[in-house]
Amino acid sequence: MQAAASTAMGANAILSASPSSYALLSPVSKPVAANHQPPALRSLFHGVNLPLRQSMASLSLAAPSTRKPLTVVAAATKKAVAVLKGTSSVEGVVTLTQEDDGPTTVNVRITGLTPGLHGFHLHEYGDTTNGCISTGPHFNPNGLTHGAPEDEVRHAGDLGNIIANADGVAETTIVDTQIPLSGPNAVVGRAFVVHELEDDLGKGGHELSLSTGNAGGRLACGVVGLTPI
Ligand SMILES: [Cu+2]
Ligand SMILES: [Zn+2]
Repeated sequence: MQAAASTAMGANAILSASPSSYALLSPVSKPVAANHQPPALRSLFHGVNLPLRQSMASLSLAAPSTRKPLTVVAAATKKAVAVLKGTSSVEGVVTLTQEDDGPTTVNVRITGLTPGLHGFHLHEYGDTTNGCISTGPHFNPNGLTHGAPEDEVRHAGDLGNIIANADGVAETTIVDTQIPLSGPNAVVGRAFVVHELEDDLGKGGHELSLSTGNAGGRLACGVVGLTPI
């Protein structure tokens, strides 16, 4: 009883000392006569006091259980892989690594290419039932036009070109912020495609420049899947 009384007194002291409480209360009490003010204040205080104590007790119990999973998510490293195959001798392996919510690092090694530039994209679907054609268009969650990886206006899946050497081997590392491994725009379950021709990065003036970069046929593709870290 004593503790409750002193808590009430403490709360009352805070309430009367707080300028914001007065600011909230005074417009309400202004039209009323001055001698009506004390009852208005008292009834408001009693109404708030009891439910507040109950909700504070349940909040302090809930806090530790919600904190733990957040810590686990914040420390996550995610890793994925795609094995690229097609109807020709072109094949390769692409690995993706992402720390927390940082950029995704993409390691690419593709063999069997003609020397030179080849368009390299992340396409929307991880569906290869009809070969690489069923992976659909470039992954484009923001509804933009085709561009270069460094452009502001681009498909999320626009990773530019990879360059094959004289032996037909393309080896490169790409770091990109638009192809995360988790969250609403996660690319797990979508597919990488390597193309026959150079991607003009949307600037070639061809009718396909702003949708595919006019990169020609799809030589090989592979679905992105999670892999052990
Ligand atoms: Cu493509
Ligand atoms: Zn594109």
